[in-house]
Amino acid sequence: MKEQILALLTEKQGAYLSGAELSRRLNISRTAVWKHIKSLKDDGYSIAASPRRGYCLLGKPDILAVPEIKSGLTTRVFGQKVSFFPQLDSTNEEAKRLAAAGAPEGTVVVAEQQLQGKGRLGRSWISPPGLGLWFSLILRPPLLPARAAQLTLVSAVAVGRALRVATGLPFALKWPNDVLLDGKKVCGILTELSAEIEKINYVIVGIGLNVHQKPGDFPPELRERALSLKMATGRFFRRAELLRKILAHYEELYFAYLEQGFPMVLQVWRELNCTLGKEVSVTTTEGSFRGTALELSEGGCLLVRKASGEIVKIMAGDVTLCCDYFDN
Ligand code: BT5
Repeated sequence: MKEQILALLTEKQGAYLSGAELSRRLNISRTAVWKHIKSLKDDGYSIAASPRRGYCLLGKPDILAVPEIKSGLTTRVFGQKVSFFPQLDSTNEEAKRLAAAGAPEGTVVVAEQQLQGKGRLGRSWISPPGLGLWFSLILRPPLLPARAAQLTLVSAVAVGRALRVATGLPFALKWPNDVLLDGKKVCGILTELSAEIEKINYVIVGIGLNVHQKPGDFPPELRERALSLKMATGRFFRRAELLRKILAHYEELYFAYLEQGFPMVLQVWRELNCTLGKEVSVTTTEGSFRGTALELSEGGCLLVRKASGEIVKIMAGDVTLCCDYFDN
């Protein structure tokens, strides 16, 4: 109900909406309307109340509470269920717990702060309160487990597209899981899988997006290679709105991918990428080498040509663009 009240007040764009009309449109008592308004105020919304004119939304805090996320959501599956936590170990861990307990596809877990935000391969993801968008999405794709890695590229394309539309800036994708601007990392993606040999139980896609940080908010070792939307654009972005935009782009691409297969994702990935054609240094569990990133395979692996001419197919690993300072 709070979401609906918020949506109706938002629609009014700063004009008053009477308590009587809210109560009529939502079919609840005026006392119930007042209680929900009070609760929205407790959440940090600035709402003017006048006995004769009703209620007027003056300002929204940049909070990630569920009503704020859901009001204006345009998706039909992603984000229909949202769990918000002021603090979590990691949204991926919580999403795994929910998925194991049967949470449906499209469930979103979002946290204001992660105490043990995870990168890939045991690395950590810095997730301070109030400064970024740290969330995970539960997927249950009817795919063979071997295709799960493609979902990282699907996710990167969805985030890349959403950020380009939201900012007008040329955010680019570095294989396999980074979204960069000017070689600096603005977003990282961590895809985790639970599967049997022939069947995926669930996939957790964790997305970390830096939003409000200033350079000094990053630890010194990240300052040269991390970026926030604020630093990139000088603008303020509402995180709930960004989340809705990402979910909308993601849902559209995900269902198109399930229907049409990976080639259409590959095509957009190629348009948005900053990896192909570059000199790269590659690190896998088998060691490191340098070469030229040539192409993505049909399945989403990176093909790299070594100086010897040998072409190596990389299924998982870290790629450093030799022209950038970035190293994972
Ligand atoms: C990633 O790993 O980039 C995946 C990051 C996924 C984070 C999300 S947040 C929501 C969800 N819940 C989680 O617990 N995780 C996911 P990787 O490619 O391994 O990059 C990790 C490296 O990025 C670190 O070793 C640092 O060098 C750098 N890094 C850490 N925090 C960063 C930040 N906030 N911004 C930019 N770079 C960062």
